[in-house]
Amino acid sequence: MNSIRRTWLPYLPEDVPSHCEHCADVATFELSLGCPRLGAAVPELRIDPDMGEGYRIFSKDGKVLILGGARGVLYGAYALLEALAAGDAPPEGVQRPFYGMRMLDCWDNPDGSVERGYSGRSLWFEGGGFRWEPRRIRQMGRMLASVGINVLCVNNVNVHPEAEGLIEDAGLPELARFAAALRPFGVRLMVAVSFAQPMRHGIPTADPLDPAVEGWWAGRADAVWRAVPDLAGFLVKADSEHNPGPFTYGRSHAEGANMLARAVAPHGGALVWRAFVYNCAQDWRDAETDRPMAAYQTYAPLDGQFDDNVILQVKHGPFDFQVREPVSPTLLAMPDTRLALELQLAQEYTGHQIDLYAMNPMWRALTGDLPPEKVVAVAAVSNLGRDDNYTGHPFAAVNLYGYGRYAWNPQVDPERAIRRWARLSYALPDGQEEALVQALLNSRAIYEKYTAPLGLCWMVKPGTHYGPDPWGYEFDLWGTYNRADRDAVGIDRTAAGTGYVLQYPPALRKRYESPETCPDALLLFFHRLRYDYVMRDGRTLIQRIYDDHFEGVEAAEAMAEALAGLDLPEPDKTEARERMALQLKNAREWRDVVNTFFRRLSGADDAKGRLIYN
Ligand code: GCV
Repeated sequence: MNSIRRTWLPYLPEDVPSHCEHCADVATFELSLGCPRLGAAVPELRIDPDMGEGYRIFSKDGKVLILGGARGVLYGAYALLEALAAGDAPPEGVQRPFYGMRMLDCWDNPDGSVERGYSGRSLWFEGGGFRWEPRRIRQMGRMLASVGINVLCVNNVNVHPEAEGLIEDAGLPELARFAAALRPFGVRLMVAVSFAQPMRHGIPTADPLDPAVEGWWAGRADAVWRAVPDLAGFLVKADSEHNPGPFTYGRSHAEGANMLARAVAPHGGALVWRAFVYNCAQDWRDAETDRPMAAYQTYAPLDGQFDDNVILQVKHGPFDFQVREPVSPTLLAMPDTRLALELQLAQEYTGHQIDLYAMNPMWRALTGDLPPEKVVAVAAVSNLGRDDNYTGHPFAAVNLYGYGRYAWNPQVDPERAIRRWARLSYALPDGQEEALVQALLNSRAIYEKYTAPLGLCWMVKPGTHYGPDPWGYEFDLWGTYNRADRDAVGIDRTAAGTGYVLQYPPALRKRYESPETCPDALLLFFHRLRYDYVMRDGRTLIQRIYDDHFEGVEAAEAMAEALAGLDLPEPDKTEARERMALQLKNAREWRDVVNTFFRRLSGADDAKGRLIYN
């Protein structure tokens, strides 16, 4: 049997045996083998159910103890092992997660494909249903538990017909088996459901106010929770990108969500409702409609109308996981609604797990504008797949690790998470570890520079979302335009423009309203500016666009050189080198396409005389 990769847990044994049926079993097993390997005595576990997911590690009479709730002792065990492996002191005091629900949303389909997946096929689906290798799923469970992720949504929010079977009678035994495999790791399952599913069962409508529809869902929820009593809930993408929803029946999203919420409530289930609603059939000629405004327009008026077990899951920015977006105003406008912040680990717009892109610095910057107490849960679109190393690029695992750390504590220092991951994953000499850490820390800024700096979104190739195509979306549906012409680029989203900026509370509105106070990184998100606009640092806008693209490629080249010198174990060394070569190719393509695009439009030469193709 092949050995399995252990990502940032190489100091643990190959596999958690299947006889570990509870979190405390897993904790005992991991500690009993992990501690001696790391030269430490095995601590004693004490369960205090009142501590829930919290834990405390302390010494008494010369012995180390881990005190915690059922899941807490597992998290405490991993925290202790991690500290030992990193050569640090274990965390002090009682540790508790900030967000109660720390979800991983998997866009896996029963046919084994993964929407926007860049790490191979699904780890648990193939051929129309569940098919999985227990050792790999246990290893995944261990990875998730080691960073405190406690919910996994098994299927794509675009619910394929086969996936509707997951909650039907024939599908429930398999769902239950998979839930049992992850339960010892404190991970509960969630299922994405289609709003129109009753229509598969002879009900002529999916109108949420129709008693037959409500009755069908209530009965289904009873059956589902009988099979999987600790299911975390249902996740719904409604009225979004051709998925069915309440709008068809003239009902609001509160009416739609609450009907489902009532079905799952008796079982303690959550109803997670995505706020990714916009007009995906927008005509590009329509300059009145501004896509980033859509979620707020739909949901802010519904604040206070959702049932207590509804969680409205909002993407972190108003568009769709672009390299740079302001915080979504919807997250700031709904004080009486339980919200989840949605992030994306899968690098859909950020390099497909080919280009290096460590996300912790981005999330931390986001938290600055987002009072985290308004949000009760956090979700991230998974970057996991069946590739040996789980994440395609061996370094992309930093994002799963970092996400767990962020979900546990959104104030976590991004640098600390990145350093920890590098230290745990590779035993590199000091200078080399530092080179890896610096590459990861700078990776987002580098990617942003050679792709779409200054808040200039959607310059990617339509469909795949990898590589440059500045006008790829320009004369299309989807509501994603840069409106570049010979004089200017960007969309005026100020009060005098589309009015998007008015969706923000006063302080942010003030910051974004004027190009003088708007951060450079978001300048073209909020403003339409002439190419000769003079920026704070004295450069013209067009010169800044050229400079960023040239500098981004130079920085990527320097990063590739630094990383080439690392004594990484195989196959990581080869995999990282191959991806870096692809990244450089991509970076040069972006530089040349974007610079030529703007030069052709503006006629402006590069002040430094560098090569821009005609
Ligand atoms: C799951 C974007 C992606 C889609 C994704 C969608 C969503 O549009 O390109 O693949 O669908 O977001 O988040 O629902």
